[in-house]
This record gives sequence, structure tokens and C-alpha cells, in this order.
Amino acid sequence: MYLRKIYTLVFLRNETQILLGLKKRGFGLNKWNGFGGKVEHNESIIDAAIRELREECCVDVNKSDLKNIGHLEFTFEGESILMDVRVFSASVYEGVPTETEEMAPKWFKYEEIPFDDMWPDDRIWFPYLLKNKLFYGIFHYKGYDTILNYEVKELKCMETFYKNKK
Ligand code: 8OG
Repeated sequence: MYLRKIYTLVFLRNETQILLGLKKRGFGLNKWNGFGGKVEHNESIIDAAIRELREECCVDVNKSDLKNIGHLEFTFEGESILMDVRVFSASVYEGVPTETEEMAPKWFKYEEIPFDDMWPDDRIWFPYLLKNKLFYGIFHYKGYDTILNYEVKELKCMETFYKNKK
């Protein structure tokens, strides 16, 4: 049995670009990623997503403008933790993305996403995000560079997915 830990991951997007941040410390150091982190005790997942976005790049988003677009699960050979990552997207927000101690934000054109400097799984599930399809993916890693096995699928609806998982 795994110990499940819930994380958020938020992407800001417009018609032609996606906002990524270069992680300046901790897990995923020097990788480009969306904004997010651990959900605290007594905090809803959506509140955690909003808080992490504000903390990491100084942008505010309303609950109703955050769309849950994906669900990723990561396990690591020899480790008992399952990282359960809830992925969100928003195109309406307030503020200008600004560098913080944790992240240096930058807009990337959709054709210029820096997959070589991102988590290896990202190039596998990003096509769903880019086609506006909902997705679920599970990845089993050896260390942090090698994916031993994985499965990704399109979902019809996030809510049904969570109901069926219970
Ligand atoms: O609090 P901390 O920065 O350690 O949270 C980790 C963040 O990284 C969180 O937003 C979830 C996200 N994340 C993983 N694994 C992966 C991954 O393989 N790909 C992407 N894109 N994000 C990941 O924890």
C-alpha cells in the first residue's frame, strides 16, 4: 500500500502561450513546470492551487476560473509514497507573473515547450493538455530520470473519474 500525498499543479494559458516556471529550489530543481505544491492539512485542493500560484509567481486566480484538467500519479521504485498531482488550467487571472524565491516564470509558445528541461513524463501527457483533453496518467519511476512503466488515458469527465475511484 502506498501513502498518498496530494499536490497541485497549475498552468496559466492564453491562445498561443503557456506559463512555466523554472524551479529554483527543492524537488524538480532546474526544471520548467507549472506552479503548485503540497496540499496542507485542513486546506481544500483548489485553495492549495490558488495559494501556491500566488506564492510562487504572485498571480491571483478565482476558484471559478481554475479548471481541473488532469490527474497524475507518480510512484518511485523502492518508495512507499504515491504523489497524487491534480492538474489545473486557467486563462483568467490577476497580476503579472513575477519571479519569487521558488520560481522564475516565463511564457512559452506552444511549439516551443522546453521538454528537455522538464520532468520526463511531461512530454507524454502534455499532448492531452495542448489538445484541451482531460487526462489521467500513472508513472512508475526508477530514481527521478527513468520511467519504468506508465499509462495515460483521456477522460470524458473529471467528476466521474473521481466517483469511480472511490
Ligand atoms: O512543493 P513541491 O514544489 O515539492 O511540489 C512538487 C510540484 O511538482 C507539484 O506542483 C507537483 C509537481 N510534480 C511532481 N512530479 C511531477 C512531474 O513528473 N511532472 C510535472 N510536470 N510536475 C510534477 O511532483
